[in-house]
Amino acid sequence: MKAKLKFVQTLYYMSKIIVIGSCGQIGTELVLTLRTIYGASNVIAADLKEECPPILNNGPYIKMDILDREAVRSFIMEEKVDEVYLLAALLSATAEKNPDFAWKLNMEGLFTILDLAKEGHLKKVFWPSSIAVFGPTTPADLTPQHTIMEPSTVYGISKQAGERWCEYYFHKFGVDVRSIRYPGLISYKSLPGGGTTDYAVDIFYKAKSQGSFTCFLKEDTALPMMFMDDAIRGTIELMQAPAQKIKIRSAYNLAGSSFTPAELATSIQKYLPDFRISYEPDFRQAIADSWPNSIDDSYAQKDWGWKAEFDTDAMVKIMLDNVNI
Ligand code: NAD
Ligand code: AKB
Repeated sequence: MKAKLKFVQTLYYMSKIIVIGSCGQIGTELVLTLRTIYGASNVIAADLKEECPPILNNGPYIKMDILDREAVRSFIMEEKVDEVYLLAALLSATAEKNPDFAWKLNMEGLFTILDLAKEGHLKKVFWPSSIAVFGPTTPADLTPQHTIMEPSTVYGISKQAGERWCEYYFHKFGVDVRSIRYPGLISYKSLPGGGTTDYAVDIFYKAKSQGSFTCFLKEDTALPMMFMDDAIRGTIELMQAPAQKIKIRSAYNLAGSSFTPAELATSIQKYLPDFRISYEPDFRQAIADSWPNSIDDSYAQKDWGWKAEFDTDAMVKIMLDNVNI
């Protein structure tokens, strides 16, 4: 990834990092990028999966269940880990099918890590939030950083509660926890894992393999999205920023580009003119309808210099060039 050249190389001290939930859509790319910065042996990939996926074979891997609090605590303390990126969670669509377990997984893992940091065993924590913290009563266009937040999904409720706890641990115990409200993420190195925005990845595989795609959202459903390279760069820039610049300890709004399924299809047709899209909305339509159309990320820009680099057309070209069918 070209952007790695911009990251700060900490020459005097290499942090020891663990990414929990490393085999998922974000974790895979995050581990690969962190290893180029901090050295492969300093970035431990951890996931529920028995086997390390081949793509992460260039560094350490451990099978870890974030819900096994004592095992996680022992490992992090014995290995003298400094930083945790906690990615293990159920996403919006999967969470609606199993709300009790979603709440358990999304909250208990966070407390295990925040408590380790509170006790002084960790220097820094990254925990991702989501645009799912917003709800039907939130202003939908250019949704502000601070606004009405009444999420209507179990996933959104867990992310909003998580944000409040992160901020609480920062103020009460001085925990250096940082977070981003990711939009829907679009990537070709790893597949998405059960979200409402997943259509915006699947569409590229179907466009190339079948020339057509049936979308589970309506054609005019605008959602905030972001290319994975921007998300990974934003995450690492946030984590490398001096602590005094991080004024928001709940989670930062971050914007990439917003589009509807119809607009995405039009952009794909610039490269594949015969591509066709049809629409069969399912239960995920209600989730998407409760989320913003677009995001105002001016606080992230002002506080730590965030700026997205990929617009929709640039992302579409890279996806069509790189998805393997
Ligand atoms: P994903 O579903 O692709 O990956 C999650 C990973 O966590 C999987 O590899 C899974 O095996 C692992 N996992 C599940 N249960 C575990 C457990 N008990 N212990 C250890 N590992 C476990 O998810 P993702 O898209 O990579 O998302 C990562 C984080 O980012 C989540 O918190 C998600 O809510 C958040 N997020 C993602 C997006 C997105 O578009 N991908 C957007 C907003 C927020
Ligand atoms: C999902 O659709 O659940 C995720 C998200 C926006 O949090 N991609």
